[in-house]
Amino acid sequence: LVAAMVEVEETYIMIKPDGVQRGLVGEIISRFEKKGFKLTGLKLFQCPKELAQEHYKDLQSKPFFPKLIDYITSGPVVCMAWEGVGVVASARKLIGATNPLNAEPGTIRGDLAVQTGRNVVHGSDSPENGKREIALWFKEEELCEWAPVQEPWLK
Ligand code: FUP
Repeated sequence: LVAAMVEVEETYIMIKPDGVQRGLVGEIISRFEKKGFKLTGLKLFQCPKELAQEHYKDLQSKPFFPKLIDYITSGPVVCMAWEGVGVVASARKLIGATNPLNAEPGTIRGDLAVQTGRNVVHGSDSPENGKREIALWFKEEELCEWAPVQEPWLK
C-alpha cells in the first residue's frame, strides 16, 4: 500500500497584533521552526485597511467583519511564508481551533489565547489560499528560496 502523496506546499502564517503586543512572536515562530517547516518570508508590518479587507474578503458579510478589520489593523502583524510537505493542514493543527476555548492544549491558540476575536495567529486554510495570501502580503523580492547546507556554523 502506497501512502497518500502529500506535496510540498506553502502557507501564509500571520501573528496578529495581540501576539506582537503580548511578546509572543519568538514563541510562535519557534513552534513552526521546531516542527521542521522552512521559513521563506518574514516581516513586521502595519497592515492597511484595504489589505485586511482583501485578505478576509470571504468574511465580508459576517457581522464581526468590521471588528475583525479594526483588530487586524490595530498594530503591527508578523507576516510569514512557510514551506513544507503538508504544511497547510499541519500548520492549522499547530494553530488549533478558531475559538481558543475549543483549541486543544499544545496548540498555539490552546496554549496562548482565550478569545476568538484575539486568537493571536492566522494560517491559510488551503494550498490555493496559501499561494493567494503569500502573493497578497509579500512582494516577490521579499521571499527567499533557500536550501539547507552542511556547514560547521559554530566552529
Ligand atoms: P481561522 O481559519 O481559524 O482563522 O477562522 P476563520 O477564517 O473562520 O475566521 C477568521 C477570523 O475571523 C478569526 F481568526 C477570528 C475572526 N472571527 C470572529 O471574530 N468571530 C467569529 O465568530 C469567527 C471568526
